[in-house]
Amino acid sequence: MNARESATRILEAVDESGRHYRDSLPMIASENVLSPLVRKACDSDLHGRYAEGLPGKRYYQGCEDFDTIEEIGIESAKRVFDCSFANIQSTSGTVSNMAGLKALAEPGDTITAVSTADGGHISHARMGAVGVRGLNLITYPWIESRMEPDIDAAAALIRETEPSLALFGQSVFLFPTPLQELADAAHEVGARVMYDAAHVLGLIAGGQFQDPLREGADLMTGSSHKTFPGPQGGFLLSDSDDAKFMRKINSSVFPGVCSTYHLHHVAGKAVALAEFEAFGPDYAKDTVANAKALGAALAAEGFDVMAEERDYTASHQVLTRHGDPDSGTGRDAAALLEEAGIITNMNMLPGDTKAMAPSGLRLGVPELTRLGMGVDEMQDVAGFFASVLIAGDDPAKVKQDVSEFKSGFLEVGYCFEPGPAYPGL
Ligand code: DSN
Repeated sequence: MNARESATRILEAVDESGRHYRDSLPMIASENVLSPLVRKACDSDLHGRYAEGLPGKRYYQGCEDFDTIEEIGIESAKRVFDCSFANIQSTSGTVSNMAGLKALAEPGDTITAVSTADGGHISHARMGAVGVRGLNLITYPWIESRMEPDIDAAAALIRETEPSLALFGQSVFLFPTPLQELADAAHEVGARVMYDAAHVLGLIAGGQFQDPLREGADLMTGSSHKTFPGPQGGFLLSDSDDAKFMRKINSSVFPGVCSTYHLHHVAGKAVALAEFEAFGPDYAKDTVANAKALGAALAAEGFDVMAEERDYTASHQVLTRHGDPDSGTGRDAAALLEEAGIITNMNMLPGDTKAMAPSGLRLGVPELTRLGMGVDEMQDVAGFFASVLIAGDDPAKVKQDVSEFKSGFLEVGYCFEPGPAYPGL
């Protein structure tokens, strides 16, 4: 393939990927689609510009219009997340966490967090940002049936180990963290509290999950593209009134972990924040209702859905187990589902130790909800799962049914100008 052919082939694959998602049920819990106005902001001249610093205090000329964008975005973020401080610059949830760890812990310090085996994010692990910062990691005791930290044992661990930072939040995130009790224990021993809201940020802002900044978190980080449905990027949020603390957070983002911070995405985030003010609470409510409906519908079809004793979920996610721990049955189920036009990810569940051969699936409904599906459609979705994974129907045949079903849900809602979710395809 010569260079021109490479470029052509790449652009063909870009379109093929778009069509693949258009014709499928995208159920990766961390993904979403852009509204037309957010897409417009992202696909702008800003993509090639720099604006190091903060609004009104830049290292480069040419930033006057971007100052307007970032200022409006910051004020909107303060309202949406009900906080006194917002940094909207970071380029991802992990980058937000790196900035938080830079601001709140020093190399060699001890921190506590949820283990990746229990659903903690890789940036909370030695293999990720925690390791990059050179921190000593201690993980919380966990109650599998409740899918949350053991409150008494975790509080005792915090008191005994006296970390500099107690970190909370997960990537596999079914239920709110019992934060208040654990934050009290952390503050008692002088630790700061950071809550990674990457997955559940939109649910929090929409009043449907928990309220970490009122429950003891000194800093909340998050992604701007999961249940908060903007472009890929991150946020750092606090309700502190300590100006020195806020300066430290800002400087941990720039110059700490970002030089350019992807101005087109900041503009997209600012538009998404404005749309969230208008539509976010409804979107968050509908997302959680859909996840609950999907959990119940999958259980009714005969699937082993995690956390039955807690009605399966209180977030945007549902977890299903497909065999014994480490059996690879989650991986096999994900592959078969994709053949049928249902895009999910295999996931380790309690008891699994092999990330590439787990027994579980993590399912998310943020994108389906944004495309207009409601609790009735969750029955249809569960039916497609059962058809492929229980009845053993031909995935190619189910794929045709899925594509036909999906063709009724191709417009992005909960935004100022609803429009095509997969434009130009
Ligand atoms: N990889 C993302 C997730 O799916 O949870 C988070 O970075």
